[in-house]
Amino acid sequence: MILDKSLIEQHNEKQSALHQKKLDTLTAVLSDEGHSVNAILDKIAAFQVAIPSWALGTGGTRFGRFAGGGEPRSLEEKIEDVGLLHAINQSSGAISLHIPWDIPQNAKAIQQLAASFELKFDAVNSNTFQDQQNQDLSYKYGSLSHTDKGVRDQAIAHNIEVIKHGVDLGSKALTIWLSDGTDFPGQQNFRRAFQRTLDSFQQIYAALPDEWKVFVEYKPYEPHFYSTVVADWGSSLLFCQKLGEKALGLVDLGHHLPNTNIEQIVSRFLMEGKLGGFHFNDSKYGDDDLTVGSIKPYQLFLIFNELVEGMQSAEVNNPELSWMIDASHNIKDPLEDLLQSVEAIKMAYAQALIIDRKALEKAQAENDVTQAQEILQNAYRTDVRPLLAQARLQAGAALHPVSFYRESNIREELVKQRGAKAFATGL
Ligand SMILES: [Mn+2]
Repeated sequence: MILDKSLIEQHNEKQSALHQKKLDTLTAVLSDEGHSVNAILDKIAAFQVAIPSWALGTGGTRFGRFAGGGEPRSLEEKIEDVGLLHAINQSSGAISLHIPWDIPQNAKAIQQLAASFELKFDAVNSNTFQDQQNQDLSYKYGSLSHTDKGVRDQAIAHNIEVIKHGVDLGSKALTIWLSDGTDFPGQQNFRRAFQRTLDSFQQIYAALPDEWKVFVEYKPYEPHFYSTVVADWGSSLLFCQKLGEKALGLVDLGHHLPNTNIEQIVSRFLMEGKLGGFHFNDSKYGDDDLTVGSIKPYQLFLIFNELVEGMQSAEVNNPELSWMIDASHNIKDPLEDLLQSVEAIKMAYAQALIIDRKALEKAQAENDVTQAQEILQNAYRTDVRPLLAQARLQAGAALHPVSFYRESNIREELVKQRGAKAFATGL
């Protein structure tokens, strides 16, 4: 579905008087505090979050899936949906593909289609967490860490094939989430499983083109419930340090045990110049894959506080980061959920940009604990939504993405085009 841009203009016109009032008030306050509102707007506008190809349909849980209508039935339709999101918010200018769920049959045509929506290809994702039809050997007991060299070789070859697909599309990174692990004590030797995995990673690393990176994602449990090979940020960092400068850690917000201090992990990765990117989502208990910012928005803000501080600091030398949403939509319209998620991410970013860093450093140096909290929470409790809306307005996007999506009956239109029983492919 191609969006008629005049609909966005009509929507913005209706909202513009109220928007301007809110923006003027906020601009006056921020200017008084010494901020350059234009500089903040530029940063907000430049911040793009990649959409994964698997997030455009309803995900479901192990108990069932309740698909909504009009889901994308092919890679082409997935790209169209991301194009739609990007037209609405001008903040989702990239798509991240999962192989083999989304193997491009004609890479050139797919690249052209994406370019027509002003989309780039973000990191490509490999999959050795499930067996594919006509696959020789099973991943039941692991893939890159498997005790059998034949299985490891098959998993290595798959990752190299994913890199090749990525090269054809203009992608520059491979993300490996390795599900390998054990379910029972004694099942495997931890040290040898690590060493077998390192050997597999080294062979994949050797196949990376120049300019490419590999992101090593970690997760403490699930699908395995006793141990995982890349269980935590320490294991990820260890692999990355042994592999070389192209290997970087990837933080998926849902891949931590409850109450983990994720912002401190971010700071440590940045300190070592080893942070590659993010998978955003939110959770109450585990890897719940809920809408970003729906449960713990303050934690998200504290993470962005570390990211902004790290990216601005002369003491930190970290490569440019890759931002992606990694969520699953069980009861919401996936496109509405993604619009909300992108908004929440950019809100946390904008709030982190208006932290009074000099005052915070002074409070830290003087051990003024109360003042440090005041400074952080002053930024967090500022309603920055008018800034996000203004950045969108200037870029030709909608002032209120979710309202616009609903007013324009986009889902109804997609159902009409694709059918009420259209299921997203892949998941
Ligand atoms: Mn992830």
